[in-house]
Amino acid sequence: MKQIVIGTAGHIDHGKTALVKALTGIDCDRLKEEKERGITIELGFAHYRFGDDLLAGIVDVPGHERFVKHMVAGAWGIDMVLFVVAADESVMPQTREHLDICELLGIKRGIVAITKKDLVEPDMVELVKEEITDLVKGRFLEGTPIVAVSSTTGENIDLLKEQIRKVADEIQERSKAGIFRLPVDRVFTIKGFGTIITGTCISGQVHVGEEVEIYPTGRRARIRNLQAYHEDASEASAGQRVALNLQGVEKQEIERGTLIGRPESLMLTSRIDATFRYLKLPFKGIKNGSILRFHVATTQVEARLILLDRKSIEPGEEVFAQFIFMEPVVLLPGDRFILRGSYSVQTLGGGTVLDVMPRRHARKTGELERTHALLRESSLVERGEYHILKGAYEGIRKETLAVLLGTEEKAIEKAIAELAQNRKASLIGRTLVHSTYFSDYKTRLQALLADFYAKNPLKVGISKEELRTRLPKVESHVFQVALEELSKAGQLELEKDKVLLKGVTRTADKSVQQGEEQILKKLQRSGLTPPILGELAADLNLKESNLRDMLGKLAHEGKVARIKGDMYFDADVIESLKKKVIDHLEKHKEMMPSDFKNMTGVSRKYMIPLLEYFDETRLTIRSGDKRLLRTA
Ligand SMILES: Nc1nc2c(ncn2[C@@H]2O[C@H](COP(=O)(O)OP(=O)(O)OP(=O)(O)O)[C@@H](O)[C@H]2O)c(=O)[nH]1
Ligand SMILES: [Mg+2]
Repeated sequence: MKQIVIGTAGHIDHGKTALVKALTGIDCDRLKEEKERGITIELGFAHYRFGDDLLAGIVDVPGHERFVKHMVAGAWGIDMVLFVVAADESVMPQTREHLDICELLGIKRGIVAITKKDLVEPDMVELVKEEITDLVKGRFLEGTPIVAVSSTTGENIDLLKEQIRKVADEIQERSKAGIFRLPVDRVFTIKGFGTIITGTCISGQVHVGEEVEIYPTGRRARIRNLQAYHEDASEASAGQRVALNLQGVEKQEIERGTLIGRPESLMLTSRIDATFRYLKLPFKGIKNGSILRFHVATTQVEARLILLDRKSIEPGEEVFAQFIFMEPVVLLPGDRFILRGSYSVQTLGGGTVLDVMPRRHARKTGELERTHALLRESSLVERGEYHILKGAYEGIRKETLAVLLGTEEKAIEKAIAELAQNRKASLIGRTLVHSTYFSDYKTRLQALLADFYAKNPLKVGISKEELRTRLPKVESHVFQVALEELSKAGQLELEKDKVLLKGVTRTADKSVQQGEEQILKKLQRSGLTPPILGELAADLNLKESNLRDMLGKLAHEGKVARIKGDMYFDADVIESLKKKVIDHLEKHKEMMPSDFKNMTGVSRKYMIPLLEYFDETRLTIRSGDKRLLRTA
């Protein structure tokens, strides 16, 4: 069965609620206060089955000018409007305001009902029809059927139903794809059931048993039960009136204006890029920096208007602008919003959210226009590239990109593949980095390495960690892949935690060469009892840190062996000791520390590090006190 949502709109007392009752039999004014005052305050919900193949959810909104925020919440996400004008009053202020709101929200279809036909002469109905025709001229309701009815007598109610059905047939049912979002419009508890929330599912779908997150608080809950149009169901999807029975969350923890979504599928934002249209009203311009009331779905928040290329916006203008929110909100690109004055209760305009993680814009008009056009109308691939570029060296996580494109991860796979194929971006782990930045990163890495070598002629390679901290911040796997790619391309060598520049033949400075020779000579002479680093440095008149660098380089070249910490031996000395150890083990199968002592004559100070060195280099294996030859 096809499902759509119809919303009422129109001035106070024009008979919206009465009309919904005449159409569906459901009275939407539930509250005591509503009954007493005869006005609608909260949103009301009804539904109607047109035969077996069309189910229409109906949202009844209040007409009172003080409740326009509820009207916006109700109208947000409807598929068509039932636009109500009373025959005895004709077009009134909220008739115009509601029409503006519907238009700003991007509602494309509707039907006009002139109510209270029974109260006026037929001439009057004709006059009202003319006024309505004038009002909707050039707007989305132009040319739609106008049906005059009486909810009291029931006259033409069937005709209206027929017309609604016709318009509804042209409406495409909402896609169930997309990110699941359910803005909460009511929260209550039922004894024995716990917390119930209701709302209109605006995108995606959800199932019983799923875990959901309550945005913006981040609380998690499980869906114990689910109803769509008051009937138990196992899933609910876009375009349905839904009630969720939530487990694990108290009524006080949710309020109207919060949003139910899947955990971590949405993002809080406190600044957006948007298209903003200021209605053609007889008002002054709105200045840059003004505080406005920003309405989206059931949420409203104060927002500061940031005009990017002008000091103020005049009535009738449409601009690319930013909004900074006083409290973070959950938004997706493509969401429509309404702006009202923060003091005066007037709808000023509205627009479309374009980027929920915007960058700072260069205030050049041409550039701004290009960005505006790109965000507004370019393909998924182009917008994807734009967001990846914004991530600079750090790039952007795949799941974040999906949110920035207003869709699910699986819906952007193709676009990502295309960007990779055209060498526009690389997917590294789950991070997307634009090729411009990734190749620049690699270039910087190489330059840093070369610079390090030039400045530290005594060192062998730079530690990975040091290199990484000197480069722009990226995720560790991005750094690793950059290293690996450069290594594969023969630009550098990777050795444990060191990065070495490939093919550097150091024009070893004479003094360095002499120093090295002296070190080697000392170590050769001292055999198995080399001096400690400090002694050697003092002996050769070198700084300890320089000596350490030089020993590191000699170790790298295989001329000395680093046994432990700062304990270095001549490489040949270790090599011949190794042979003796092997000889011994081949003959005796095992070697006790005393055997080693007899063989070498060294004290414990050297003996223990040497034995451990042979274990570590996998020549021997320890078994209790003994050493055995490691065969494998
Ligand atoms: N005679 C007559 N009275 C009507 C008709 N439709 C509504 N009324 C009356 O008009 C008054 C207002 O009707 P509602 O349906 O509450 O108006 P509303 O547009 O829902 O008002 P708000 O929700 O407060 O904006 C009520 O007293 C209704 O009985 C009609 O077709 N004929
Ligand atoms: Mg009403």
